[in-house]
Amino acid sequence: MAGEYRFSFGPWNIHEGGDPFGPTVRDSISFGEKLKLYKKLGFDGVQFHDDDAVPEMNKLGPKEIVDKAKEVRKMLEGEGLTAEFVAPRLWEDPRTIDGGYTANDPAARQYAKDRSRRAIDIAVALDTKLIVLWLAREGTYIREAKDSKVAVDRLVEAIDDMLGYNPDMKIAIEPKPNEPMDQAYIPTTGHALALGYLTKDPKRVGVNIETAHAILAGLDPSDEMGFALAYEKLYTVHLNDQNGLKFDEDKSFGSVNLRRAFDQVRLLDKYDYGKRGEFVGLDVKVMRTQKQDGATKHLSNSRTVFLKLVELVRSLDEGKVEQLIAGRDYEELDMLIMSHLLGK
Ligand code: 3MF
Ligand code: MG
Repeated sequence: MAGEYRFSFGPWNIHEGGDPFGPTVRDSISFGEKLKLYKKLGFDGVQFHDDDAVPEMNKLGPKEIVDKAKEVRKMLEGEGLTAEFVAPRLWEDPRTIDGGYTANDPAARQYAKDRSRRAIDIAVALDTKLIVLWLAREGTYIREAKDSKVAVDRLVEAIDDMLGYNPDMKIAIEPKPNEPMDQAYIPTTGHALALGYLTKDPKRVGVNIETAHAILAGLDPSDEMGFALAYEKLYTVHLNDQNGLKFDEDKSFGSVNLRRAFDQVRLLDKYDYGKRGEFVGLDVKVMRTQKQDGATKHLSNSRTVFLKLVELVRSLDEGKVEQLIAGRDYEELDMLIMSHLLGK
């Protein structure tokens, strides 16, 4: 079963534990050392921010960026790893304080478009055809700061620029309702897919659904995934977990609500997720309290939980489920699922 699914995570998922209220608590691990951990932990795919692959890329010209990215591709090949996607990091530069694509300053918008083209160059060099857009600062703290209709026009313009720049690239928008902004313009799967249909090539615009982001929007992650699957738009996932409406916690998959994780796995497995080349992507953070040595357990544990849930999903008595649905006995169905999760 492990061989049926390929798993991925980003190098940011192994981190030093700094948070907005306190300093780092663990030593840094270099990118090269992180790459060596992937296979050991059971992972085949690497998710990238553009500058995870090419640090300080704003100081380099387009050709130098591509050359550096090609070196990273060699490193990946050396470890037997594949790049899953590249995401332009548009939320740290001083020019994107007011947003990238939706900034009020035209120079800032141009920077965001140029940087996105460089991210596409990196994706080509790393041999992936997937760009992820987490629209971190494309929103407002106060509604009057931007025009929400114009913001959507600008997002379309920016995505069109990327689609035009490379006709092979697909774009997975990663919706999130808030954080860092008070209100994001693309908070849900429905918004992301609708945005895709305003672009010049909707066939190449889909979503990356993150469990925690759906929960933060008050939605059920498996239902969001079902919505995207109905449109054949679930390009990738960021599985994790979230304990209610608070900061984005990126907890280990299934660690808060095992049944909610079961429902996600059940849907993905039922609709052959992964068979079209998709990775089971994680976006998980280890607890700040974790010591240096065990600071990758959140990754291997999330993967293990996913695989155990695949087993559980496949051993569910689907005949019984259908029978209970036909009889509209959802109380008994509820008990069937709970008993199954309890192992009896
Ligand atoms: C933010 C996120 C990010 C994105 C990543 C890729 C740190 O809430 O989930 O992970 O997934 O930047 O775009
Ligand atoms: Mg994410």
